[in-house]
Amino acid sequence: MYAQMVKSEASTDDPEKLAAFQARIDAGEKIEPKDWMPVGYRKTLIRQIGQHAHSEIVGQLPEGNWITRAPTLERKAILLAKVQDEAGHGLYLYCAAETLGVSRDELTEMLLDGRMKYSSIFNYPTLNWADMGAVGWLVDGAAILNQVPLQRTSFGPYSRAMIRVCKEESFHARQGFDAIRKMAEGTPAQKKMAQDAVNRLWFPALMMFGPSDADSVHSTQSMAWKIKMNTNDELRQKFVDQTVPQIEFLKLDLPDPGIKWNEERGHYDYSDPDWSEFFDVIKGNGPCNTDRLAARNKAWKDGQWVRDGLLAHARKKAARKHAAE
Ligand code: BYC
Repeated sequence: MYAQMVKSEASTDDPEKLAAFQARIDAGEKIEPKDWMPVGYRKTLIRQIGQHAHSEIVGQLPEGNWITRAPTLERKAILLAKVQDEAGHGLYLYCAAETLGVSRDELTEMLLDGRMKYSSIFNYPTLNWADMGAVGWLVDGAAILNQVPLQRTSFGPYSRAMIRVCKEESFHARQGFDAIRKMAEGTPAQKKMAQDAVNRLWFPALMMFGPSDADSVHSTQSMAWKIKMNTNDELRQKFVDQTVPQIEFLKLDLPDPGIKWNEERGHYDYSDPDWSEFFDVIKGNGPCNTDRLAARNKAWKDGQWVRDGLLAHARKKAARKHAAE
């Protein structure tokens, strides 16, 4: 259906319509699902919103793994609420993508057979409780920096979904910082765990913003269409500038010897992540890619009877209504 839809619309991309569309974007208007839009705009949104939705759903796995091992009842309740929020984010985003003419089933199938990506960060393992703090603080912290500008993105349903998502992400980042602070101020062994978590997750967190601007394939067009509001490097720099003082506040060592305040630029300098590792991870070769996709495949297969049951119920209801008419 998605492929057919894109094909059937290809002929409508005439220059006049394109110019009028761009003028609406430039004037800051929101584009709504029934409005005319270029084929590329629709495809880019389906790709980005779909990948964003998949990231929220796959993102439950590394944290869900720690719900039964949380150190206190309070931490367990907080983590449970956070993981449930991520499921909700996935659902708002799938709904936003569905308004573009692609079904949730199609999106899921594209994730499961490797045609669609999800955020690279979730292909790294969470090894101990300090990782739960570091994920909330660094990963959700990075997600917020990316998502706050997306509240102003040009596609109405995406921008509206982002408003609620951002409110919840703020709680996620704060609970993460609180958990890592407790570890950093704890026993020497706890402090060591906090340091180890920051050291391991720092570069994967930087990679969340995507490749450097020079290697970003989609940024120029996506920014012209206001699907993206900032470049990858702009947001990465913002993350570094925001996070370094927090690491110092926690009295932890900086995870990168290249971090240094640059008076002239008014920003912190930092080392690039290993981009060959990033490209390898998004190709499917990260430490946890196989496990994550196996878990999603199992959930999809195990849920088949629920989908079948719901469909049979809907069909029966429709048949009864038809017979009564
Ligand atoms: N991981 O041209 P570029 C979260 C791909 S999680 C994997 O710069 P674009 C959360 C990119 O797709 C955060 N792939 O791409 C959940 C493209 O490949 P394709 C999720 C990546 O799209 C639970 C290629 O690299 N947030 O919120 O302009 C718990 C070239 O890149 C990544 C979003 O998805 C990556 N990190 O920019 C806690 C936000 N980076 O598709 C937190 C919305 C790049 O051509 N998305 N690629 O095969 C975006 O803002 C943009 O899509 C990105 C990438 C900045 C991520």
